[in-house]
Amino acid sequence: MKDKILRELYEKKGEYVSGEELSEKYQVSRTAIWKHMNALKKEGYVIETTHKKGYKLIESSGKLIPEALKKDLNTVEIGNKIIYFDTIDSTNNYSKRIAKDAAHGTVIISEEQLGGRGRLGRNWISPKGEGIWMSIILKPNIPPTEGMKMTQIAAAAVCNAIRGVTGLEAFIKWPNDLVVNGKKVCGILTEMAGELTRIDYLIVGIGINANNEGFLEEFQHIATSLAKEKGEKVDRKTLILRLLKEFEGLYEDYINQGTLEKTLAIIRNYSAVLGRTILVIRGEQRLKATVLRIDEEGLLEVKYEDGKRELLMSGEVSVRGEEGYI
Ligand code: BTX
Repeated sequence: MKDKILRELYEKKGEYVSGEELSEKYQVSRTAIWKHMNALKKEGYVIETTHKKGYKLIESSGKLIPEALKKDLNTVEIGNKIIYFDTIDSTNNYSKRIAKDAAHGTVIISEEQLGGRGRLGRNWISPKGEGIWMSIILKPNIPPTEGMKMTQIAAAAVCNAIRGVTGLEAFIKWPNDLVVNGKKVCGILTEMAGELTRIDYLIVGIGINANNEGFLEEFQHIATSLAKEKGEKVDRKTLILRLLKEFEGLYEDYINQGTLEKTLAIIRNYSAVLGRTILVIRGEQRLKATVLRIDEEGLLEVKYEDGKRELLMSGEVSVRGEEGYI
């Protein structure tokens, strides 16, 4: 309900919306509307209240409201529909719940995730208003074996967006992280549903630590935010708009050409692992290896100390630096 009221206020930004109208439209009491308005004020929205006229949104203090994003969004399909939450369990979980009926390119954004997920059942810390926690629903006509390429496309898009918007030197830690100064600023979680030969939908979840001020002690050595590295706050809206644009360009290129050419150029150029000695982690096993190349499919070719070579698929392994996170 609170989100619906917010949308009403935003659509009429600068004009009054009467409490009576809202209470009739949503079949709730005027006291309930008043309570929701107070809750929104507590979250940082500046709402003017006039006894006879109702409520007017003055300032949304940088919240990622769809109406504000869509006004400046310059894409064809990605982000045509944006669904926004103040709080949610996980934007990937929500995407799964609606994906069957959702249009290709639908974007889900939340100011906060209470159950943000990483790979292999890990958690993703997603504090309110500090980062970009979002998912993109895709319905490409490609075989399921190609699905994980979306992670590579997203990583390349985030890398270009961070570099373009903040000037920070972001690098891609194959397969699904982005690092700045050796620490993680972004994680990507691609999930898929379908049959053996057909994808029903793909969900690309992207978490970017944009303005996080602090991290729990256990993450301090591996995690950072763009604001921390840059020394000033990052405009989340500008970053999202650039990211969606970059993503659409690379995605379309892949769908039309059938190759990852453009994406590969970015992930090779800004790779945090190419040419380095890393640890390949598979369950309990940790093996030292040198990274030889990223192949045409986006797989990582490594050479172990015993001379054996292997092509690693994203999803099956984790990669670490020899000493630290990378
Ligand atoms: P991952 O499994 O590679 O990384 C998860 C690990 O990263 C955690 O175990 C923890 O050590 C560390 N970590 C947790 N939170 C953070 C953080 N905020 N910054 C840096 N490191 C952290 C990476 O998985 C994929 C993450 C995808 C997150 C997006 S957010 C939108 C969407 N919804 C959702 O639930 N997940 C995705």
